[in-house]
Amino acid sequence: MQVFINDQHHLHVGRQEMFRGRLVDCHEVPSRFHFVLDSLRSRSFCEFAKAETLPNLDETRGQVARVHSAQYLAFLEHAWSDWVHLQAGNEDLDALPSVWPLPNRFGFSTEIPPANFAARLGMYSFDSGTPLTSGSWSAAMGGAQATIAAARAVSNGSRSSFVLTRPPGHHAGPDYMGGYCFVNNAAVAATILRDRFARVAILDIDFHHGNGTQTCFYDRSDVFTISIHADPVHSYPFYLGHANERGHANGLGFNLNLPLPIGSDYQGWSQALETACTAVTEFGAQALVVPLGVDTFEGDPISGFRLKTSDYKTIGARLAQLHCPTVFTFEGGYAVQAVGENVANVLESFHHATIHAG
Ligand code: SP5
Ligand code: ZN
Repeated sequence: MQVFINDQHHLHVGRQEMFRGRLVDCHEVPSRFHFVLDSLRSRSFCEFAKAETLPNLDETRGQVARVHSAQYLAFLEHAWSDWVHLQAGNEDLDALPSVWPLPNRFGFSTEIPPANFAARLGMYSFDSGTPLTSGSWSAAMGGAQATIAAARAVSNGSRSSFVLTRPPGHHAGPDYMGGYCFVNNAAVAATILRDRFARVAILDIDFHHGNGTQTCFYDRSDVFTISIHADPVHSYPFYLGHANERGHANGLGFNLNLPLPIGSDYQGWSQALETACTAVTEFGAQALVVPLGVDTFEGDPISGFRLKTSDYKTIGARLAQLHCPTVFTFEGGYAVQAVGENVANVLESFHHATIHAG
């Protein structure tokens, strides 16, 4: 399996995130990347792509603009410098939103765009748990570069690729950040695969609903979005991810949410995986993107499923049976000591199942 690395990931280091009235240490830390890299290096199934295969920044910007709005990308690119200019001392603090224009309800409007940066930050964020730092833009663009190269490799005939990156992406929507995410790498990958394949499926197996990805493709029938996740009645991101969200207009029937109760173990989770896999096959997917979060692990500090390290091997083997060229993007997983082994188990068993199938 070809692995594409974001070597800019270290530029994004959040200090604290807001959680129920407290600033707490960030869960989405740089060591997550290193644990995965070490695990992959210790096994022999990975081929690490050379940096020369990555697209340049102009090209990257163009691809990212197929998923995210121009206004949002301009906001993100200049956010750190705007934050620093907002108030003396801000260079030593992460930017976190503290005010939001609620949608449509109370007459709040952004028709006259606010000049104040705190007001603008709230326009483009949906939570206060996603610190924006000096290097967030660069790290997110580095992730997009790796994603584009990984999707192109699969478009050009590779059986599979893995994007080893952070920050993650699946919560980021067309014009908002949140859930530790800024640029939706899975959506960028699917968009590139669509240039080659008529029908692309996205099967999100992170603990949290892939709200950003769902929203990117909600009215489209050519990209089928599926997410297996904790029921949003109890779990983040709360306001999206219910089973009755099935798509809109042309996209009706092309979004599938499979919410599960907190406490689900592999027995319950794997039933949802079967439902998802059947749907991918019935759709006739010609290529697949798997937003791969391992925060479904029993030891995850912020989640609530009970998957075991060995279960991740079963998942990889099952995904291989879909017989689709596949791009994996690294999403959540916060039990840092276990993240590497869990990710490597999915990818290695996928890889072995595909080579044995010929
Ligand atoms: C990509 C991804 O997995 N994003 C997840 C974002 C979750 N944000 C809310 C986290 C709430 C953390 N709660 C800590 C509780 C400790 N008991
Ligand atoms: Zn997650």
